Amino acid sequence: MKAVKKVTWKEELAAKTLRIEELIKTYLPKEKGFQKTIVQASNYSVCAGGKRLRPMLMEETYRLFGGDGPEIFPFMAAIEMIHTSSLVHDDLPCMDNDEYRRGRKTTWVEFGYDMAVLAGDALLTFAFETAAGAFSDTRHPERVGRAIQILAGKTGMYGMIGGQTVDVEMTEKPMTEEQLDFVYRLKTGALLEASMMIGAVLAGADEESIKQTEYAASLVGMAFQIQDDILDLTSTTEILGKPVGSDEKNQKTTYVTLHGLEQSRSDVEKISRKAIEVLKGLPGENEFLLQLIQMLITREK
Ligand code: GRG
Repeated sequence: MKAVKKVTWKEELAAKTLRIEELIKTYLPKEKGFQKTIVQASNYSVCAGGKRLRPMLMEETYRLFGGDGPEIFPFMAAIEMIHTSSLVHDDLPCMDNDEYRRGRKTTWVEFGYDMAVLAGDALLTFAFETAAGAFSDTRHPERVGRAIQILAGKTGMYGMIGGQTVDVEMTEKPMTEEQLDFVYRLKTGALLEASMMIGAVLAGADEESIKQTEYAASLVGMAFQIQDDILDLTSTTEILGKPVGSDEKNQKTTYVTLHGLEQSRSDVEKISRKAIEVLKGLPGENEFLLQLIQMLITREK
């Protein structure tokens, strides 16, 4: 009998990332028409790569609750479009003024400031057009409607954009623990909450499970952003695909400036462990999802 080679966790992660990559491409707009430049700028940003963590968390949460329909796919593409639109705007000269992202020139450097603003706007809007496509391929239109509401709420002024507002206002100013917590929960946490909640909602999870999923995702968001701060200080441009030392350059208060490196590292571990514990308490099992969250503690980019 032939020995069956066991697939490692890293190989499984790589295969899933590639599959998501291919899926997202099928939802991208066609580069034609008089407005072609904006489509090219949008596609340039989305196709630059990235870990595809948000669509992956969404799909894995959907599977955890037994979801098996096609309505998850447009939402997976939509969340990555929204995330990418936020990166495009975050890199602009009026925000972090960064020239590299995901291993290539940022959208504003490649296409100009004006086109990068429009590309961010276009991607954000196209994400909702894409997500709404799920209505035509689902047995649960009411779940799709609720998922769109979550997507909008977690992106907007009470979500990611609200967090970014305080982040920008407080640049070059000291932030209190409470303000920093607000910024991290919204700027970074809200989209991760949307990702996992949408997975749960589309799969038909009960209300208590949706609430617990939101809580677990908020912990993931916090751990993820603290790790992002740590990497900004300790990693290299080659590994991250974006400049290191960006927070210091922009004189930003971060978790690391408030708590130091050692405490930050141990808090990432503690918060991620708590997220895993909450997820383990939910009905259903998904070992890959737990490993994915575990990976955030040791991630290098
Ligand atoms: C246009 C929708 C829109 C929003 C503008 C600029 C802005 C408001 C929000 C910025 C939010 C932001 C960039 C938060 C940081 C979150 C974060 C840690 C991003 C890095 O995510 P990774 O590591 O990146 O998943 P990859 O490249 O792997 O996808």
